[in-house]
Amino acid sequence: HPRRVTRALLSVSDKTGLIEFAQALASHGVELVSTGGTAKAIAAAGLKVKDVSELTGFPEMMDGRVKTLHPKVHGGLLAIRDNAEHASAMKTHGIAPIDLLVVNLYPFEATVDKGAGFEECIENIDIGGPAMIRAAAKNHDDVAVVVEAQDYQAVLDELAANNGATTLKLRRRLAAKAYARTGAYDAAISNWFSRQLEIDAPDFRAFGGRLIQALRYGENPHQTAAFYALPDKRPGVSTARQLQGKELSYNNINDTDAAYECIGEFDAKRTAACVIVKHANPCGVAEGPDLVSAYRRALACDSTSAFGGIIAMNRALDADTAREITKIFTEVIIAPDASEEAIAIIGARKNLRLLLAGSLPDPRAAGFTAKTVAGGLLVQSRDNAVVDDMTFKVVTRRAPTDAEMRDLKFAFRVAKHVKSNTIIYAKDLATVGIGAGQMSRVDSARIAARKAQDAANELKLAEPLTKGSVVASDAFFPFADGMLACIEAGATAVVQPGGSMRDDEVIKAADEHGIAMVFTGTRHFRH
Ligand code: 93A
Repeated sequence: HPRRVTRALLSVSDKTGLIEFAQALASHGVELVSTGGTAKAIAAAGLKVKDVSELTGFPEMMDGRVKTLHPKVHGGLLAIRDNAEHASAMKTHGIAPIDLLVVNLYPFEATVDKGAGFEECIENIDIGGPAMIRAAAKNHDDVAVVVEAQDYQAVLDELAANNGATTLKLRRRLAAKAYARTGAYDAAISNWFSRQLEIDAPDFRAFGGRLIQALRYGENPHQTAAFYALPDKRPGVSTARQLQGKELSYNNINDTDAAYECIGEFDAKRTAACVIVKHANPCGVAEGPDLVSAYRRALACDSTSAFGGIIAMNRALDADTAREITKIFTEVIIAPDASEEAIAIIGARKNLRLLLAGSLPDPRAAGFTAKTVAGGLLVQSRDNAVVDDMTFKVVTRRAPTDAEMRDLKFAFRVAKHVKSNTIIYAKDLATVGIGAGQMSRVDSARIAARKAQDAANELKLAEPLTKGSVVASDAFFPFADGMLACIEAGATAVVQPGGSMRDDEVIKAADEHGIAMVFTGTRHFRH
């Protein structure tokens, strides 16, 4: 049963070893036929190759979904060579035999593993490849089928030993392997697909949402969840490309969003900046001359909370910063881009997710945010008020110095992205104490100051960095007490929206302590 190989069809996604193999086949006088990308690679190596579209008389179409699904291909694979009827059908329809099929499939499993979204996974389901593999394997009496590069050598050995022919023994072994491959491939698809169905989470497709992926669970393991993209594409976690690491969880997505929305406040042309987020709140934000110093300064604010955090950067991740980040445990990094070297460094940390968003979110962009209430949906326009568009009105006898003013603007930028009530202490364009999500503003002021004291102890500083800092409050001080707590912690200048009934009392208290205070007229509640 030796079968001479006169014509081979090669269609491979994984092009490992392809050229050497094609070269060897050509040296045995085998005619090569290939699909687009494979043909291109073979032709580039200077070998003669026929495009499959020339064989079928149809162009590859529908984004490559239809390229080899044609009787000229399947007839050539399935025809029983010594069957008179088959031979006459081949003759009538101008079908040439294909004696060797070399296919490896669209990388479906790898696409799922890298955490790709629903549609990308669907596009990576190979149809033509398995159809050809199954056809060739069925007809193994006449056709040899190779489904992975590892088997190239075995085929070449036989061609060399048998004057350009394969043995039935090898063809049978290859056929068995071929069905094992298509079986495993379909099993991988079916496993993945059934996971996609386990969405008893609310289905937002009806509202124009596109399912990105069914999530393993929601905020807690007993909750179901799914991630949807909305038609108004904005750069961020829903559009970013995940380069590595396991699938993002519900909380990862929420935190990554908080981090990237915050970093959008920092114009990358003006400064490098870094935000570290934990539980949807920044626990360190800093500007810097470069990313690595911005990261170090952001980390110094609260290195305890930063453990297992989400890091956002406003510039392409570079090697220095990547190296620094890998020193502690981090869940996710998101940046507009990353250098090759940085990608390689992060690559050594298999579980660390790296997301590249292409560009930064525009803090002034319109949009909406929504939250649910029992039986209802609360929708509002996005908080797109930006510090650079506000007038900082001095209300105290003393006006802030230039350095204070610079830090006040920085602190108020950050305050927008921290849950209310928030108090932010900042110094030299870095946060030095963040108080978030308290029911009382006084508590936020004290918690932030205490955390600054903790950081000082850890860094062995003589005094906490809140001494000589500035402070931002997301909403007005209803009484002087909250502001006095900030002054007690060492703040010398204050930014707040103003607008309280007791503004006069608060301004008077500031003046008594020689504090400079500015009103923004804009509030940044965030719940
Ligand atoms: O989209 S497909 O299912 N439709 C087809 O007709 C088809 N024929 C071959 N994918 C198809 N293939 C696959 O294309 C092969 O299994 C292989 O993985 C890939 C090779 O494409 P290229 O030669 O363009 O790189």
